[in-house]
Amino acid sequence: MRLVLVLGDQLSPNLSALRSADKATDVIIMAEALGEASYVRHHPKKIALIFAAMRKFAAQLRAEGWQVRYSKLDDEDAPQTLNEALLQGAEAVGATEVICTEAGEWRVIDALAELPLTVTTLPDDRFLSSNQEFESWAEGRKQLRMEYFYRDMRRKTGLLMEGDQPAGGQWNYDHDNRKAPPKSVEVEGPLRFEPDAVMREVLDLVAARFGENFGTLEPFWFATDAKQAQAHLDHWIATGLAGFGDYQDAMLLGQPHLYHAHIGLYLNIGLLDPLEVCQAVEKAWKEELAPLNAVEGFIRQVIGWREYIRGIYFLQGRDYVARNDLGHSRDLPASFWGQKTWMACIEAAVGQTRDEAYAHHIQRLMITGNFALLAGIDPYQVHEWYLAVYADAFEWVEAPNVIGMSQFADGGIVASKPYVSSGNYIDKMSNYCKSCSYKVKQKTGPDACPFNLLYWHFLDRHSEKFSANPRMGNMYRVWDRMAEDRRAQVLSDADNWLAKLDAGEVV
Ligand code: DLZ
Ligand code: SF4
Repeated sequence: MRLVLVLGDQLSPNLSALRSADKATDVIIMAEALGEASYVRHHPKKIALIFAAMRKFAAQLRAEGWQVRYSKLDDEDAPQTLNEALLQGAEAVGATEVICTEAGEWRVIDALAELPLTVTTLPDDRFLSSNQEFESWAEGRKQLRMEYFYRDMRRKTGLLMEGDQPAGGQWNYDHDNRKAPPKSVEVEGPLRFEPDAVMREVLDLVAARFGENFGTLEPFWFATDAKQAQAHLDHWIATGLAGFGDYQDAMLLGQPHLYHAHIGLYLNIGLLDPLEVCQAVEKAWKEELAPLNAVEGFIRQVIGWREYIRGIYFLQGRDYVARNDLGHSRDLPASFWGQKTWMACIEAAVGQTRDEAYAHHIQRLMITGNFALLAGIDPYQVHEWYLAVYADAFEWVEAPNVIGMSQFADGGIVASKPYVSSGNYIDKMSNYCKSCSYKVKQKTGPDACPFNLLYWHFLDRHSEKFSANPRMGNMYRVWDRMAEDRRAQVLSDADNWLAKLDAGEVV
């Protein structure tokens, strides 16, 4: 008899640990553990999603004939950690062996290694590329660019391939995917699910235990089992996919969802399978329900970016999350926790995050991420914020996106240049600036958009690092050509603004 550990983000019937276990003799361990629910102050919607999906998955396993020891957070004697759950289980059933599928976080991997039990860890083959495959791909390469990895994944899966050539003749249609937002958008948005009895119980528990965490718990509308997640996917393919490409980077006040798929929510806890999702999306293209730029853009995110990011996390090892290549040390501002700010874009992105535990990639990268990088916020604090507030955030996916892609704290492993912009880009891609107290066209003075001030401040303070980067040369030339007194004005306005931020003033 062995124990089979199933984690809160491993809710897949085809999980390697389940495949190698024996229904007749082995016992599944699943635990709502306070340690997991509190290693960062997760958004209440994230905890509710995971607990509800865990409870439903456990019921499904029992119905299929598995023996499951499931502990609810508020059970008497509930184990506080995953290890405690396993030790309690081992004692109760007289087991000394544990089978598990590799966890998506070094912290959990290391904790399980401490157990005085024999632990067999199997690869997480819900991903298309194994850690070994990624390592061999990375070996000997000077730069780990996602684009080349992605092409290999296309060849490997056969998705959007015509023989050995990419469908339509190009691998990547991103240049078609950066349209400014339309005046009005007609899209239904994600399918919403009414909380059922399981969900109701979980919502009450989460409200009682985690109600103080940043984030609004209700209305709660996420899918919490595989059937609902599939219905969500089908609905998005029918209503959102066709417009997904064009307006991928657009941001509109009051329109948090636009054409986005919200698929990370369900992929990352195992309710949907990445290959099946991509095959369904490819089918929609073959049936001429969606254009190639939308379908390719989506598939690239799933088999390219998502797999690449996971490869980076495991390749880079435990110290990756602590990287701080630019030496940034400012504290995360209170506006990230919902304190009033005059910056309409930050208010929109943070407000939506509070309400939905969701923001789309450009809001994460070019509003909150861009701001944190320009303002020189400690990347570890930024990392913990993203890990806590987004329902789809697990360290393997969040850390390389934040530490690497967004904050350039890994010194350029993931990104070839820092993702920074002035207010102009935000104005082009959103309607936020129209209702902002700051003036996006203003470059200096008290009304100047802080992104405008901080952009030059960032380039100036890191000029040693970036002025020779060929992709940033143009911007440094603009800065160098600016009149000396104007440059001094920009820098001193930026310093004053940052001093107010540090003093906790509403800025
Ligand atoms: C994120 C999370 C939360 C909030 N709660 C639990 C839990 O109670 N029990 C559990 O097994 N897993 C939970 N998780 C997911 C784990 O933290 C996750 O498996 C690791 O972060 C590795 O990706
Ligand atoms: Fe954001 Fe600047 Fe636009 Fe205001 S003016 S919404 S701060 S980009």
